[in-house]
Amino acid sequence: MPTIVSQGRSGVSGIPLPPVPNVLVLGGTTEASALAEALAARGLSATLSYAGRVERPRAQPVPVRIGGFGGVTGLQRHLRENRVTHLVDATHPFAATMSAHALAAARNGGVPHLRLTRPAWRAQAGDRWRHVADIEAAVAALAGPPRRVMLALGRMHVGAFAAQPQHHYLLRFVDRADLAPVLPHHDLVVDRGPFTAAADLDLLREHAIDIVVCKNAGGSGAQAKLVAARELGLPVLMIDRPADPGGKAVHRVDEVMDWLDHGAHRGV
Ligand code: 3Y8
Ligand code: NAP
Repeated sequence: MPTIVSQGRSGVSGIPLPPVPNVLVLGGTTEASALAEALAARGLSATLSYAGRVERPRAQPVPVRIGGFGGVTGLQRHLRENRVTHLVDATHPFAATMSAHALAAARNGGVPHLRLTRPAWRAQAGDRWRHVADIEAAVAALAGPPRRVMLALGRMHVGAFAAQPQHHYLLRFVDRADLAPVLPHHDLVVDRGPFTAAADLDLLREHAIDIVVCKNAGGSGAQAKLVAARELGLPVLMIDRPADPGGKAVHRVDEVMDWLDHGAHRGV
């Protein structure tokens, strides 16, 4: 009976087995939460990461960490010190800095990286979209006589619209604002998505909105206002996404699970 001298992680053939997954998910989206559910259901070791932008981020079925990593080097250190085997960037398409850092840190640290993102929304029959490149272009596009504008951009970019103070703005924040927004005429709704078309239809009607401004977030969680705008025949200022951050990307949770099972360590 041969004496077993090593219990290393290798198969009978001596080819090293892939490490037991320990997944870091960069979250903050509906898709990230769905992935967390799938990872928990599979019993895989995983952590979901939030930046700490809101007071009470959604509870998750896996351990959560909150706060920045400290740039690319900070994330690289986190990957190493926590023995992360797979990095899944499931952040919002406008979280461009986080996505760039994730790709760089994964490549520098030799950690398999995958983006879980949603396809951009595309205008359908009945949509009255005007595409603008960024927040600044959306502000410029609002030049003109007073209107009733739904600014469905959250809290971080409201200040830019002070350049167009003539409008009445409907704002929607996740948390109550600690300071009154800088816009002289506004209503503030505190609500977190995912939103429904029926509720957003009521909201647009109740506030007599005549134009909607939003980011091309994609996905289902923020789409309700577009369905409502289409039904009411309202124009939409659609802010296009930042440049694609690169790296392999998929659109579905089952593609991520397949990558974890088969693809990650073949460099695919
Ligand atoms: C902290 C974590 C889940 C994820 C839910 C999705 C859907 C609902 C729709 C509108 C648009 C907006 C905003 C929005 C949506 C989902 C998703 C999504 C848009 C939470 C969350 C965090 C954030 C951060 C927050 C931003 C803000 C943006 C509101 C959790 C609820 C406008 C984006 O107050 C602030 O500083 C808020 C900041 C970044 C953009 C901004 O500029 O203000 N999201 N949103 C994440 C972190 O700390 O890492 O609590 O669940 C997540 C969600 N928000 O699991 O169910 O998948 O996109 N989020 C946009 O699309 O334009 C609202 O009102 O119609
Ligand atoms: P960002 O501008 O791309 O990132 C700025 C910095 O925030 C990053 O460099 C990182 O700090 C930290 N950060 C961002 N996402 C993080 C995460 N998931 N975990 C840990 N740190 C994170 O990001 P953002 O646009 O502000 O988005 C922040 C969060 O809100 C993300 O979770 C995103 O998915 C979510 N979100 C954003 C939007 C949006 O419209 N931007 C919409 C919905 C949800 P360090 O450099 O210190 O590591």
